[in-house]
Amino acid sequence: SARRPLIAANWKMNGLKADGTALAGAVAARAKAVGTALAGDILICPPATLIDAVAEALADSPVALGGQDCSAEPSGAFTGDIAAAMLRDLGCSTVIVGHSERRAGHHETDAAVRAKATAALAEGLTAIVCVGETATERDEGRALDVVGGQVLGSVPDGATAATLVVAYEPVWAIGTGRVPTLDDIAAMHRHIRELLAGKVVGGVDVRILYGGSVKPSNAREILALDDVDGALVGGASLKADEFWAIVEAAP
Ligand code: G2H
Repeated sequence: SARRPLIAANWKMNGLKADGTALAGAVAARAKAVGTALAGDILICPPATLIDAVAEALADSPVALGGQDCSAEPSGAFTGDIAAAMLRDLGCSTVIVGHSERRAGHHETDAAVRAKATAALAEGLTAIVCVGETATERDEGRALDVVGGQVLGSVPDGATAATLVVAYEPVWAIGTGRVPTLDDIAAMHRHIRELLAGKVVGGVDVRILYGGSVKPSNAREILALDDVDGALVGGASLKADEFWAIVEAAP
């Protein structure tokens, strides 16, 4: 397919200025050394406090910059929130929305996630919309239905293959070292692709990332699956060597 792999780092709430710039600088240096021979796109999503410093560390490198969340509102009295335009202003091309840690910890519903993704698209940002089932939902045999519902509820109607990425992250696999079987990942990604094909212009070309305990040791087999177009990497993105090994595992 025409889908170019995307390896995205989600640093979550980790890093002060010195660590963040060093880590971003190390990734940028490796990416620059490989240059146009890179097999895919690379993205770093630092905490909001580090976006400006990381932008500087990534300057003149092919590594893109993203936020971890944005407001659905364009501006105004929303203390602590960050507008999509503010991310854009700092050089972000992309923003993650609806990560399970925000769905669970900040009570974000599908409608709220869709509103954030819509705001991101309106500012010209690419939205990485996250979906994923809990352990209970999988045990009850409802994983495909739950995730399908999240996709249909969270993806804005106006999204296209150029402006949307979907990340499948089973909640029980996040930061736990547990990952689904390759068959289960393949089946879920196929299901998501079928739904996107019916919902979004160019939907079959939307990149679908896998996330949840991706490491150098499991990245190659996961990234080799047909409908897996990249990875959203948390813990293993905090070490330049591990993150780079995952970048190199992309087909
Ligand atoms: C899933 C992932 C990155 P980790 O949340 O979004 O984190 O790789 O630590 O499981």
